[in-house]
Amino acid sequence: MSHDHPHDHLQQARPAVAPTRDGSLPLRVGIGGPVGSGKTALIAAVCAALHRRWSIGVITNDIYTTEDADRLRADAVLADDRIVAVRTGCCPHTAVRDDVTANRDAFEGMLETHPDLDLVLFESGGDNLTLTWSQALVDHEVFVLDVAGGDDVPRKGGPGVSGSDLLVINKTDLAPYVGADLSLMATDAARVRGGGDTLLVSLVSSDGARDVSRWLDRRLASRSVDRAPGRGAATTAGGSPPPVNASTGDLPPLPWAEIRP
Ligand SMILES: Nc1nc2c(ncn2[C@@H]2O[C@H](COP(=O)(O)OP(=O)(O)O)[C@@H](O)[C@H]2O)c(=O)[nH]1
Ligand SMILES: [Mg+2]
Repeated sequence: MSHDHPHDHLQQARPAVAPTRDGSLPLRVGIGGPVGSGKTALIAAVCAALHRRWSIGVITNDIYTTEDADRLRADAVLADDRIVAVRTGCCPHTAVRDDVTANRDAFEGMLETHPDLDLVLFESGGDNLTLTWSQALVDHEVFVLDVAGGDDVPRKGGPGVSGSDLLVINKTDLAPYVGADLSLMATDAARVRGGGDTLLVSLVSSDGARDVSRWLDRRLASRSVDRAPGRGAATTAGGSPPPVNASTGDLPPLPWAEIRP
């Protein structure tokens, strides 16, 4: 897909790291990747898996519509006021990297309503492989590819594929139908990412987001011990901290929600 601006993203200096990265605010995670790769489906599944353990908010970026947020609300993955849509009105890359004001405003507004937030997921539908995030906006970047996009995509690299904190290769269920070689995708991903975390998933299965949820849960659990009293420590419905296996950091069994077709 074409843009009407020069592609000089990689040359631009990243903004200074914001002082919010000290653990006193919610963990902020950007979910990026090509349109249709399954970002909204992943967010819905992760919220369904983790919302009883952690206080979660979602901020979606669409160019002209609020469709992603509307879908998450329709799926009732979180209370409506925990899902906020930013209408970027421009290339989505810009709103999460170059001028993050609208996203920061949405984040701060949500934090006023829900001061106990542990995790805020930002979705941005980059229309190609070049999406990156401002470090002033997010602490971690997750990049979502799908196998139907071609099993050569991991090999081609790009900042999202090679530099994200977690690469999710989604829709493994479609591999037989599109002739995608999953082991090739995994091997290429490991090579271009220098061993960085990669997970192959299929969100049509009821526990398809389990590994991604564990990945996030481990980061949340390790932060919560450092956070100020009165906020940040995740609570269950009963108000006590959730049990996490101290030696492995593993989640206890969770009710994994089905993704709606
Ligand atoms: N077969 C299959 N379809 C999926 C999977 N994950 C998502 N989808 C579907 O792919 C389409 C695009 O997903 P969506 O989450 O909207 O993608 P986004 O544009 O990246 O947010 C939707 O119709 C989803 O139901 C998966 O693992 N397998
Ligand atoms: Mg989406």
